[in-house]
Amino acid sequence: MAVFEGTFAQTEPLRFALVIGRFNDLVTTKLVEGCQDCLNRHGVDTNPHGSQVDYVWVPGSFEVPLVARQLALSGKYDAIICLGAVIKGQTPHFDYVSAEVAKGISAAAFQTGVPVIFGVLTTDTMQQALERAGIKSNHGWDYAMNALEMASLMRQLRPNVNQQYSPNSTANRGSLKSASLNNLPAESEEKA
Ligand code: INI
Repeated sequence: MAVFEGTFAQTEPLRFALVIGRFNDLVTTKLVEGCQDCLNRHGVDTNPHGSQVDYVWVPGSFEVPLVARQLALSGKYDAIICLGAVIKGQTPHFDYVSAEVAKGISAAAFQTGVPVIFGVLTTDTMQQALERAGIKSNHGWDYAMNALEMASLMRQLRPNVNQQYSPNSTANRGSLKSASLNNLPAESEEKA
């Protein structure tokens, strides 16, 4: 038998996408910076023109899960990091928006088999959100750590999937056209 756990080394082959809500971008841009700081210090090239991290901006947190799922289906990424800020004081829809985003992000991961990190702050006030996005600590750093760990762990658990999806392959890069649930390998294929 064996013990499996993600590591934070050997990050060169890993590919990530950040999906970021523009709503409350005072907060979400800080979360992006926290993510970049963490990824950089673990050897990941976070340059948007580089080969390891893509950035996708959406109007608000509600749109994040749909795009995260689409990116996960592309097979290009080892993990998707979802960033947003839903602030209670700003909307009577707080409960609906935050619940749907949480459910959607979870579904995106389950449906695709790709780690999709829940990095959406849900707070009562803007002050609380800012405190979690750099004033006291930056949760963007934590979300990136979760992504690194899960990306590494999933590569260990399902090496054949990564070979089939070829996130490193130039054939897949720059194209989402193969995105379809039908392209997901069957369980039996994964183990073959
Ligand atoms: N989107 C957020 O990311 N945070 C919020 O606090 C928020 N508020 O307050 O309404 C918000 N609304 C926009 C929503 O995410 C969608 O973009 C919009 O409803 C269009 O679908």
